[in-house]
Formats: sequence, C-alpha cells, structure tokens
Amino acid sequence: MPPKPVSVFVTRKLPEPVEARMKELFDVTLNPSDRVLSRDEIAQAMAGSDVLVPTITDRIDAGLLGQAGPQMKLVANFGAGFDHIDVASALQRNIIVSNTPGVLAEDTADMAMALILSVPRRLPEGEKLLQSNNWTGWSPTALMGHRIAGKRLGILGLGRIGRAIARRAKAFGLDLHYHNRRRLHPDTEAELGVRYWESLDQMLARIDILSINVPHTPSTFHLMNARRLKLMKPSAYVVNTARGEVIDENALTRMLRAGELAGAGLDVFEHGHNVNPDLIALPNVMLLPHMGSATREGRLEMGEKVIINIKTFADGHRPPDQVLPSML
Ligand code: 8YV
Repeated sequence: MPPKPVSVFVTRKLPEPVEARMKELFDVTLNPSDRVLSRDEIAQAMAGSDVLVPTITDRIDAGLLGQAGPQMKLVANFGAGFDHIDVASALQRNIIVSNTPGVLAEDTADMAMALILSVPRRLPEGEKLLQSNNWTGWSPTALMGHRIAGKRLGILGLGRIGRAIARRAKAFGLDLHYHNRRRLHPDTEAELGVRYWESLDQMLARIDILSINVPHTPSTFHLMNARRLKLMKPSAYVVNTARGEVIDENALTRMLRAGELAGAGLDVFEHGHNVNPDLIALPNVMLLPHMGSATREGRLEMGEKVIINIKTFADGHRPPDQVLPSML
C-alpha cells in the first residue's frame, strides 16, 4: 500500500497553480472563499492535520499551538515574516516552523523605492487633484516637492530587502546610511556604498528619508517611538514596508499632522487593516494596503517554497526554510 499522503490545511486562497500542485502532492484542504478563518476553525484544523499553512492574517499563538494534535508537525508559513507565529512555543511542542525568505526581497524593495520617490515628490496629492477634477492647469509653483538625488536615505535593517533598496537608491543618487544589529563586512558596505551608524539615534538626526526594513520582534516593537521620531528633521520622510508595529503609529500621525515630519509612505500598519483614520486623512502620506510583495511572480515563488518545505519535511528531512531559534 502506498504511504498515506501528508495532510495539509491552507488557511487562505493561494494562486491557482500553487493550489493545483498542492492537490497533486498532498491531501490538502483549501479555502476557496479566502475568508479569514476564526480561531476555532484554525484550532480544529490543527487538531486534525499534519501541516498548517497560515499567512500573516492568522495569529498562531501558544494557546492555538496547545490545541494541535500530536500529528501536527509543521507550520509552513506562506510569507517571510513570522511575527504572527509563536515560534518558541511551537519548538517546545516539537512543531517545526518554516517561512518563505528571499523570494519577496526584490518586489518589496521596488515598493519601498516607489514610496521613497512618491511621497517627497507629492504623487498622491497630484493624483487626487486630477481625480477631483480640480486641476486648472500647470503652474510654476504648484505641487513643488523635494529632489531625491543627493538626499540622505537611512535604511533601518540592512538584510535582504534593505540591500535591494540600497542598490536601487544608489542609482537614484541617494546618499546611503544604515543601522543594523550587526555591522556588515566592509567589502559589502563598499559594494553597496553604505555608511554604518552604530547609533540609530545619531543616524535618525541626520537623514532625510528613513526606510524601515527590520522584522517585528520584541526588540523592534515601537523602535521608532515618539522620542526617536522627534530626533528626525521636520523635513524628513518615513517609509515603512516592513511591519507597522515597528513605528508608534499614533505618535507618527500626531507629528505628521503637526508638521514635525514632512510625510510618510506606509505599506504596513500597527493594527493590520484597522488604519488610524487620522492618518488616512492626512495629505502628506501615501498609504498602501500591504501590497509590497504582491506580484504574481512573487506569490508563485512563495507557494513553491511552501511546497518544497512541506515535501522535504514529508520525505523525512528538515525543511530548507526552517525558522531556527537563533532567528528569533
Ligand atoms: C506577505 C509579508 O505578503 O512575507 C511577509 O512577511 O509581509 C508580506 O509581504 C505576507 O506576509 C503573506 O503572508
């Protein structure tokens, strides 16, 4: 008798080719409606399946992991960030967690670059003017933004995405600075043309645009709190394509409204899709619905990674993208 295929529960609708391949390989339960499942529904899935494939919209906490059946051995996240999963609790229960790193770096860097260009050049305001039918024609003093070339970009977190942003930003003539937990090798710094700041506070006071590219962890929660935001020049811009929790969103909103910061380009928010209405109402922001990695190519590659992680695990090996304790 052939071995029983591994049972896989997928919480959200994935691109069609990914789901088709999963059907060929696994005993898979899909979510064609794409509805965000309730905690009870996920608990039920974890009680009966070998593998759970969650996304950022599912909170896989210690309580849920405690309800997993003894057969549940792998949480194969569809996404690179894993701050919505209590990885330490999973490991205690011998449940492996894997993610999909690497394949979304270029797309997210493109989105960060789009925000870096769009907010100082006031693209959202220009578009709104046209859409409101209030544009009366060109004027030499209308919608003057700020030049990008020559400005100082501070990259907070120079990992895969941060480096991809640095490569793009260099071509736009930005002067590149970074702060990271660990300093990069001098050769990498020279290749990227970046200057390291050991002190985040000192870097913040000197830059014109901040790009946030650190994961959300207990030590990066509100890393950009009111005190640090106040260190920035009133003419500076904040761009966040990482996780909303890294910024104190209320403090940022207050400062943008008060003119203590020039503008912000945000793809992620502190409370998911519950975006602060005061932030939405501001003219000097560009707010996107977490679409940094939303390309067809990227989603297919993420799906491929999830499949490889599950298949490798099912074949008795360690998934290539296992989240290790050293990464927490
Ligand atoms: C993904 C992301 O789209 O992968 C991540 O960490 O932030 C996103 O760009 C999302 O997480 C999918 O679960």
